[in-house]
Amino acid sequence: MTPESSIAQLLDAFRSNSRFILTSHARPDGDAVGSVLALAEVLDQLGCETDIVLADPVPLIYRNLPGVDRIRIAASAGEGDIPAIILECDCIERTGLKGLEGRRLINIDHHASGREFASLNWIDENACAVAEMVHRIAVAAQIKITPSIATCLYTAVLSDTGSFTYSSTNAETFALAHSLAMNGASPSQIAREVYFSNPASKIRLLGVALSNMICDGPVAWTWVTSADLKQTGADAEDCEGVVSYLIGIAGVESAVFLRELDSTGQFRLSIRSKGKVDVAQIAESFGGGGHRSASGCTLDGPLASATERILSQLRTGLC
Ligand SMILES: [Mn+2]
Repeated sequence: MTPESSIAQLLDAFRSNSRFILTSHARPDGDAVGSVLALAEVLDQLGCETDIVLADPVPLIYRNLPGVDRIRIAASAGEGDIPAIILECDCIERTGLKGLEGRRLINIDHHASGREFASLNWIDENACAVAEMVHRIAVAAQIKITPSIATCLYTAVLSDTGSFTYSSTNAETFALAHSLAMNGASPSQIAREVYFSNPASKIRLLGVALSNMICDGPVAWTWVTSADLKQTGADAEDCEGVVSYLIGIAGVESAVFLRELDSTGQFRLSIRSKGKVDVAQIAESFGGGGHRSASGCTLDGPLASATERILSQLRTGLC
């Protein structure tokens, strides 16, 4: 299906329903939060009532986004059969929400691991962020791109492209950024919120992670334990971005950060690649997902065996 016909089908659905549940993945990132907020405002303008539900809280750095108070944090989408729009997920389980089964589902995603699990699916692997797809919907619907929509979408694009550095960044990304800035997104203000508003606990945790780091030829890895988190006063959210420092090392082709999950004995992995290794495929083989150059999955402990399993995959990928 062409993007144009996908968008036309989406707009049909938006115009023929007056209420929607809108959600994205558990542990939401900038694209998840920015895109749900922007799409909710698009739906407002189309005359729809939208209930935004996320399974996990909005990270601190996105808490000043316009409209953020509309987001309800809940374990369930609730009762009833209102259709649900799911952003950035390859299956309904990824939302972390109960109560989505049996509803009419609309799936908008840009992951390599994207799957057509809904009755209406638009998956565009070439989009730099789901925010780019939301923008295309807004333009096609001829709605007004308000400063708040522009701010949410710009934040999503900025974070999902790694500050305009990932391979998904191209001329269209900058055309989009230009258009959003023209419509009221402030690049400096958004950068201040996203990059210069970290809690001290995050930087302390980063110190621990960097001192644990092992760099062996083209592969770098590090970890933090639950005890490290406790000691630094950090939480799961503070672990975001640690892996970027590892993939930032010259000569490193792939990197992984392992975070011990409380009580389960499992580890959450963030995996990055400069392009030679397809880390989406590796994450998928472990039940996770993501993009060719940025992905994640969960592995059973102990640490030594989780590390061995992921490293052997990364090394095989480099052969
Ligand atoms: Mn995304």
